[in-house]
Amino acid sequence: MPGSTHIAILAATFAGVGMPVIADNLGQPANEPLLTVLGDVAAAGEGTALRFDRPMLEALQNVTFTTSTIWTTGPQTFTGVPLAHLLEAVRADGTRVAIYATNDYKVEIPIAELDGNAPIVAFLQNGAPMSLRDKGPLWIVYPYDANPDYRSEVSYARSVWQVERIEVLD
Ligand SMILES: Nc1nc2c(c(=O)[nH]1)N[C@H]1C(S)=C(S)[C@@H](COP(=O)(O)O)O[C@H]1N2
Ligand SMILES: [Mo]
Repeated sequence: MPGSTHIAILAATFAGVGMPVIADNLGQPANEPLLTVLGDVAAAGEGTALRFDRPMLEALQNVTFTTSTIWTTGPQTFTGVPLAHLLEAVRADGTRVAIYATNDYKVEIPIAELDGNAPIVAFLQNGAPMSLRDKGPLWIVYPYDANPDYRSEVSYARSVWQVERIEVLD
């Protein structure tokens, strides 16, 4: 059954990290988790992971913007949680985040380089969930059209798609 396979993979990936502990204010995943946040996060005990399903992400501060991207054709509307806000919500206590995609792509972003509303951890594109094939379910996106700084190789490299895990580092 695909569901149990997925759970087995998750368990294998996070074996040794400890059971997920969910802080009261963030809620608890009732559906398939889309995102794991771990590392230096005060909302979880040390060595534990926070998991977010779609409703939990929707319950955080959400931002919507429309922009073109170098990977798509025509204006795209994205909705998601500003990464800076997500880090506040989990009470991140570090200076960098490592963002991991399903394909083992990983990038580190200094937290000081996050703007209030950019990038976002997008969970909707043009009002619809993104499939894994379409760079989903989570994609780090910037409002590229709004600021030339976002149209840079650095920001493109930080535009991780198929995000599954964010680790807060010292
Ligand atoms: N999941 C995932 N996201 C990723 C990458 C990747 O390999 N996997 N490459 C990054 C880098 S280094 C850049 S410059 C752009 C590359 O986009 P392109 O492959 O369309 O040129 O996506 C970024 N996001
Ligand atoms: Mo890149």
